[in-house]
Amino acid sequence: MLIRKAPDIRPSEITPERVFRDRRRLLKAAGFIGASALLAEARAADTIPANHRRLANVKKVPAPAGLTPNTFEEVTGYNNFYEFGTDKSDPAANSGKFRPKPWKVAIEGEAEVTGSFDFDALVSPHQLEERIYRFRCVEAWSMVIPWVGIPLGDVLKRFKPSSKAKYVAFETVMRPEEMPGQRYPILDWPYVEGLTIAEAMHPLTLLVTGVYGVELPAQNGAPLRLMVPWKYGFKSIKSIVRIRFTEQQPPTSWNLAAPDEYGFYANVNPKVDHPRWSQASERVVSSGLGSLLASRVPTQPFNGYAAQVASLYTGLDLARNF
Ligand SMILES: Nc1nc2c(c(=O)[nH]1)N[C@H]1C(S)=C(S)[C@@H](COP(=O)(O)O)O[C@H]1N2
Ligand SMILES: [Mo]
Repeated sequence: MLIRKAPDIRPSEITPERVFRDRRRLLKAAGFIGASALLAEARAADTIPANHRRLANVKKVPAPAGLTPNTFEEVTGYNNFYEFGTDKSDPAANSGKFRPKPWKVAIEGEAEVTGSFDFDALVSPHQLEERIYRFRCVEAWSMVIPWVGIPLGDVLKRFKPSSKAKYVAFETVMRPEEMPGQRYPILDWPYVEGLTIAEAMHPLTLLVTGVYGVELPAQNGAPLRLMVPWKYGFKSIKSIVRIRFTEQQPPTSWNLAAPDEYGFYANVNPKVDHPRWSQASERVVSSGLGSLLASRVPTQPFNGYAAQVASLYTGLDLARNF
């Protein structure tokens, strides 16, 4: 039964923000709100080091109720970017030499407009938006992250893809001098990923240039990366230098490395386990004091974005097309 009973509907879904906050203050005073929720709010507000450049003129898109961002420290200090090493602390530790400017992106393939474009030429015609997304790694941990970017589709439309453009392929920069992980055959470099054209054009799919209101740090994929919130994290390719419209499904790095474990679609699916672990639940990443209260929560189909994206896959067997 999928009908929600009244107690399942969060008060924040039906109450205006200010009223909701005032009510929370009263509940807090009365001891009704647990320490974990209060801690999470305090942690999310922690300060961002001054060496990060603020992005101007960012439109804030209100987040759905119940999404409390992880801290800047967690978002930038615990992540995967194998070009800088395979430990979760490696991207922050080993990306100091990386230079995200100047930056060019090659646009190729089945489109009317192709060529090499400067970062600014790609980004500056668009309004930057902040969107708070839940983000789920295939390794069964998750975070909530305030991304800054542009819907990818708005950028791609400017190149006028042809009717042969069924997929979009993406490629990460190849710079072993700046990316020490690329000196080892961990993956078949450069990292590549792909989306169907419908996935690439979907309004939830972001071309990300920043996080927490500042320019994207190197370890998070500077200066330009994808964010596809209903797919496992590895689909969201970082430091993109090539975008190609293709007729055939493009190869993807993790599928090439382990085809039984990682498919092309990689939609978050609690019912399809990874061959070596369950995908039914996830660990909510937190650090410091918060880790005492770290929680495991059930994973939601399409990472909670089913209402917006499930229709992209009607008729597709998602157990086979994992
Ligand atoms: N080029 C490149 N992109 C990448 C990766 C990578 O190793 N190289 N790791 C992926 C994986 S597995 C995850 S979970 C996310 C992590 O992104 P985050 O820094 O936003 O947490 O980046 C994805 N994009
Ligand atoms: Mo991941």
